[in-house]
Amino acid sequence: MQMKIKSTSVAVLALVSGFAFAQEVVKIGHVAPISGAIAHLGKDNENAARMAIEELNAKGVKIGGKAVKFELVAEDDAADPKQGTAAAQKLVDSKVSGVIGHLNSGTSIPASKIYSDAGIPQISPSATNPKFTRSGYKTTFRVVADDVHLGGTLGRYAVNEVKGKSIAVIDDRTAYGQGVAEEFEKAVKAAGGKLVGHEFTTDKASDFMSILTTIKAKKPDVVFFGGMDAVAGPMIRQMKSLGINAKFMGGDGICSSELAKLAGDAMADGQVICAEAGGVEGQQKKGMEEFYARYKTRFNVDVQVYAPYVFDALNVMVDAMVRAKSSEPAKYLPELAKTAGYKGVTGTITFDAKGDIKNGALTLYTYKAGKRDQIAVVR
Ligand code: ABU
Repeated sequence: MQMKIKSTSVAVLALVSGFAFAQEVVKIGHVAPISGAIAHLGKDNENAARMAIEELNAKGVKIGGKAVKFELVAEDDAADPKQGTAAAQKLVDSKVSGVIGHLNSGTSIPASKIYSDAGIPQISPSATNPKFTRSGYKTTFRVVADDVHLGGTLGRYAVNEVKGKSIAVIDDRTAYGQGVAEEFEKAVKAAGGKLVGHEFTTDKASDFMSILTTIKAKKPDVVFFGGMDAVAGPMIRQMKSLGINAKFMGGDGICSSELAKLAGDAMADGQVICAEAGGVEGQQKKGMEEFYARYKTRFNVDVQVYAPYVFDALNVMVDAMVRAKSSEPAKYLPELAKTAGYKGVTGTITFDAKGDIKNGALTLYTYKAGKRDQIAVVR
């Protein structure tokens, strides 16, 4: 039997009851850092994409009346903007129907132009820099709150709830780290808080003694870090060795299961406060808890932070294909943009005109005995 092969899908022969028939294969791209300092976060994301695809294939999905098989095309961008654009071009060339990723704002933003030029929908499960959805590209979406929301909420929390009297800031100069730190500072000032210093590092640094010594002299009671857990962990250790007992705050980039390990025994209970860029309450908690359990059963490791958002992003994309009766990007993109009230494991997903999630939540956490401990879900 011959089947017309569309540009974004291929047909494979499947055998049912002895009869061979052509089954459409829909390729979905995924990009995250699978190498480098935050490979543990990238693997968490890729695992979730794989799990979503396995579950969809096991359930059996029909698009336009035809059974399809989804295939994951996974790329590593090492959290590097240049590798990110190379990975994006590779996915475009391999004719994926859509892309879930990238993990970092610094890779997602430059890659978004490549996907836009190719007309391929991209949903980031974790890039929080506001610029990601502000380029005017119709193909760009995200399922998490942005850094205006994250940094703003954490800044107000530092002043109003933590009662920080002198607040120091460090950022890693990445699109994410710099952006979230700026929003944090704006909110601290607006809430009447006092900023006592702002130091800089990089996403590859491991020695912070010099900047921490400068910060120590200012006697802060809160240190905010704009960056990722791989840098935050050693920073917390070095704060302890210098006798800095301040609260340590950060955004979703530090809010992982791994942070406690990365900080060793230096993290005191309740010392770290961070925010995941999403969250569920009430009845919706069950779906998230079930996801965490299924993930643990499948991969024998705990979710780091973004896995449920990857899972939802991929399912939202497939849901739009089903509604559009097509996996062709040009046909399902308008349906994706119309996504409204989708019930995912991370809550209800509705996109606004920019491709951002409407009414996104945040979950504030601290760590107790090395485990994340939820403080509150806020909007
Ligand atoms: N949102 C924090 C980690 C990813 C990023 O935005 O770079």
